[in-house]
Amino acid sequence: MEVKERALGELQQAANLAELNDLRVKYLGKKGELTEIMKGMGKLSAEERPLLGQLANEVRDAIGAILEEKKEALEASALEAQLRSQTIDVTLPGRTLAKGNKHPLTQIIEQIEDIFIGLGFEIAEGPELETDYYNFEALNLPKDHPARDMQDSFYVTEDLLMRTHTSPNQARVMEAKQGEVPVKIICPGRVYRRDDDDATHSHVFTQIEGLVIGKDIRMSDLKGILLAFSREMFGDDVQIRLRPSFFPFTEPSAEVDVTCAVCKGKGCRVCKETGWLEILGSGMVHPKVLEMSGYDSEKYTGFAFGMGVERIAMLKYGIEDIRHFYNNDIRFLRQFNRR
Ligand code: 2U9
Repeated sequence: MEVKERALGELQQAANLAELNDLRVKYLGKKGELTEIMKGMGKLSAEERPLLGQLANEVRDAIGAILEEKKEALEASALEAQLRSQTIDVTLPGRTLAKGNKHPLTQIIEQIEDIFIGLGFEIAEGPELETDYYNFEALNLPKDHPARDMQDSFYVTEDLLMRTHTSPNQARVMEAKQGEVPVKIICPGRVYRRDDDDATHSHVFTQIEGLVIGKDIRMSDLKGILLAFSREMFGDDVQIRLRPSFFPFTEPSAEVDVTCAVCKGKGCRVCKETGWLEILGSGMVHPKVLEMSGYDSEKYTGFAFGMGVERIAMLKYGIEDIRHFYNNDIRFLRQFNRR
């Protein structure tokens, strides 16, 4: 049959799946050549019909088989071409993702927390809006104390104010413990004072305060803990010194200096030629404070300390203006991206 030779020849030439499909329609489709031949068989004689029918079926099967074979070959080469065009060069350098960092204050808070956790302390947090009682009364700052002045604190109502230190939270922990020992906590958090902002003052800043209460807790325990803290924070070779001071909630009280990390105590611009940097305040918890929150001051003693986190960060990194912490200038913040 002539149509068979022609169809097979054309099928061999098909360059892609679309051309192949066109040929399928051309020969085997509803109006295809072979279909037309089969349709015309009615006109044939009874002797001719089965002969042609058989022949037409053979041709149809032959074309069908070649179509299938050719289709598989074309699909395989299409896949091959696709894979070849999509090969991945595994030697190309990767795309690095820009990585941010925690705010420097958050980093310092976490570092200080880690040091005290290592020394057996627990972390306690509390409300920023406080009652007059917890913020002042419970800390031996009675009604007529100058620190309670409306000028110095942000009062919200007669009885509520933004806490001026994190100490009220320690009073809350003591009260909740109902005279149980030991107490060994640090309280980090934001505090509020009516101050004019400048290079070293901010009306909102961050404190970390510590409190230890137990049997036979002495000033030497305070000194040991603060020396351990100072060395982890500023370096193994730093020394500390305690200077007498006054706080209403501690007696005796002391301010704590570390040897200047910049000049190692020789005297420089940072330490104003003294060789020492003041890092925190501390003292033995006032008996009145112990009693007020349910601790027998004849049986138990304790020490407390407080530090400004911004100040610690400024001393550690030589930052000269506290406002850098709050301006969110990306050039400042990026310097604390430690990879
Ligand atoms: C309780 C009893 C005592 C916490 C203390 C200081 C000394 C102190 C300042 C450091 C710089 C505040 O951030 S700052 O301005 N703090 O000097 N704080 S003792 O004493 C307490 C706390 C809670 C129940």
